[in-house]
Amino acid sequence: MSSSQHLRLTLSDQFFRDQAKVKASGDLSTILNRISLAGRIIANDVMKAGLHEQLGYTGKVNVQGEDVRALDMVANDVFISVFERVTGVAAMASEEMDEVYHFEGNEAGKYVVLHDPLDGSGNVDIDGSMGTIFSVHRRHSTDGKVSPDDILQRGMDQVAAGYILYGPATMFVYTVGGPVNGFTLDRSVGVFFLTHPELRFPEGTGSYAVNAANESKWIPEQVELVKRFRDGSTKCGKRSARYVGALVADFHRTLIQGGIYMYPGEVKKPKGKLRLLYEAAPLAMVAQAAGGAATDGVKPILDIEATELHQRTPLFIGARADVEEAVEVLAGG
Ligand code: FBP
Repeated sequence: MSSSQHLRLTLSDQFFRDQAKVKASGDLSTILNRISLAGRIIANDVMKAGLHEQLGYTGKVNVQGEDVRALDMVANDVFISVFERVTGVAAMASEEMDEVYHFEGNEAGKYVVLHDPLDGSGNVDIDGSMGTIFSVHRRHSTDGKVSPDDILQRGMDQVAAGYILYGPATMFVYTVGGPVNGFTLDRSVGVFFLTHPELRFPEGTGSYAVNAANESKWIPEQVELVKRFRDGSTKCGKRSARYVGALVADFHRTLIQGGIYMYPGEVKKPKGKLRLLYEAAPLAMVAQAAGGAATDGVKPILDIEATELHQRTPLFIGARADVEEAVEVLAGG
């Protein structure tokens, strides 16, 4: 460990500061600490996947109709195991579980945790970046079992949200509504240290990220929007093109370097691919706290009322001017 890191804030230090700020009970910092533990375990699993024959598929298909990779389930099981004995968490929802998972004995828990345990898992075979996305909500009531409306909450009501990026470095980036802080894992001691305080989107620069192979499926306004980003005829300036194929990695680059990430709807699939509750909404909370914005092309993501656990939404997220231009062009402007 370099001497400067002795002076760096650790993730746990920050959790306690945030907890005081949001006047949360001790439960919130416990939850965030457990998510950090899950991230360290998953980082280890991702790093060794090839050595443990954990690449490839399990032969199962999840509720999304997507082939489940060995590591998706490993990551999901890690989340269940780290929260089993955390009395503050009554239930959990995940991309990899059809139904809400209720923790026996934790019925009085005040919080629920929603997550995509391994976003971008398709990158595991190519040793590409992947991530975990998490969202923490306070329950409407703690009388009895967690009810659907404890889970189907608007993004603006999240208590905390963030992501863990498994790249060359493992990073933990989150907000409890205040600034967005980024922490980097020092594997030698298993501790996340503050390396990116008060992150904010740069304006007027960066890249646009979209899977251009889907162009033939888009509405004309979407084709026009990507054309303007590509030929630099947007009002918000020129952008390069980047696409990692993992939402967390594409979002993180956008947060650091500016620009926009788009996963639009298609003519035949107007809701697009990404899930509202545990992908778009948590990243939208981070984006808003970092001075950016997130929309489904019409409405702010944080305003969308969830009606079902795995509902999908189009997603345009990034620097405010870029997202505002996307809304304008998609409306025919
Ligand atoms: P999951 O991997 O959790 O299903 O997330 C969806 C995702 O992999 C995003 O991470 C990524 O941005 C997007 O799909 C890539 O989709 P496509 O391959 O269609 O461009």
